[in-house]
Amino acid sequence: MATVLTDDDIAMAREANFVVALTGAGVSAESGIPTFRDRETGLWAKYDPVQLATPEAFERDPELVTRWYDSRRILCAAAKPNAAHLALARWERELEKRGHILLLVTQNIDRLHHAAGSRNVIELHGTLWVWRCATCGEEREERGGAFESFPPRCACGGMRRPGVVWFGESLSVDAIRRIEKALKACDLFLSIGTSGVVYPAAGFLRTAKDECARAIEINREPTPLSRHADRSWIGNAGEILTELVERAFPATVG
Ligand code: BJW
Ligand code: ZN
Repeated sequence: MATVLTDDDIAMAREANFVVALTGAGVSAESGIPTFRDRETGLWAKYDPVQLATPEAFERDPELVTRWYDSRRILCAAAKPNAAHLALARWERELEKRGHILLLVTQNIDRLHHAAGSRNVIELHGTLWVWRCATCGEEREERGGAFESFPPRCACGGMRRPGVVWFGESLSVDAIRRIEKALKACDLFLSIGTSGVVYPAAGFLRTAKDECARAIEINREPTPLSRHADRSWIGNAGEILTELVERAFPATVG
């Protein structure tokens, strides 16, 4: 189905040699994973984020917090990458063939970009697949298997917490350094399926623009970032990205 894209849009994608794509919960929505801030179906329609996504919440009620993350862990374990994940993975491969770069910076903790085949990925807010002991720091892969207790316990007796970044916690210094370098060097920046209200990610589009990159937003609705973007494409990320990548890099037969 044709979307909002013009031939100029396609040329802009085809000619970009260094792309930075920032993704948010909207990119996984088409895989059946709820976003955070949707008024009806969002994860926070029923919960106050401060009660769940802060270190204070974990200290206050570790059982409630780990049960909430565990239910999301089970949901994400069953989810499959959608057209948006697949299109971004294909775009990365097309650029790689030409000696160019696509860096995917995701705020999502579901690893669906990896499942789709993306390799150059920074997980800005961590991952739900690694749980860390709050006492000794030991990390363990936790995919779909059931936990024995809430919170799960480390051999040292400490409580395990999801390896995600909560409000008020620092992001990886290494990741921020890599992203800042990429924002200076990229020629195209995309903000996809994110409400653009959580920092530092919400500042990346303006930084890229200040460094002369073209900035594009893809979202089902306008956000606070829309007025800073060169183009704001309203629609589903899966449809728009599929068309963009298929038209920019048509598959050759034979
Ligand atoms: C579709 C679609 C479809 C749907 N197609 N689109 C500067 C100014 C003000 C405050 C701060 C600041 N710097 C730091 C702060 C404090 C704080 C912050 O940003 N607060 C703001 C809320 C005001 N930031 C932090 O604390 C960060 N830490 C930090 O900066 O450390 C240093 C520091 C500390 C303290 C003070 C100052 C500096 C850490 C932020 C960590 C965020 N963590 C969470 C939880 C992760 C674990 C979990 O998953 O539970 O990350 S919060 C939550 O929001 C989650 C998400 O990754 C993040 C962003 O959400 P996202 O992805 O945008 O989802 P939604 O639901 O909001 O939006 C979905 C969008 O998709 C919508 O727009 C839909 O329309 C769209 N959509 N379907 C296209 N099919
Ligand atoms: Zn431990």
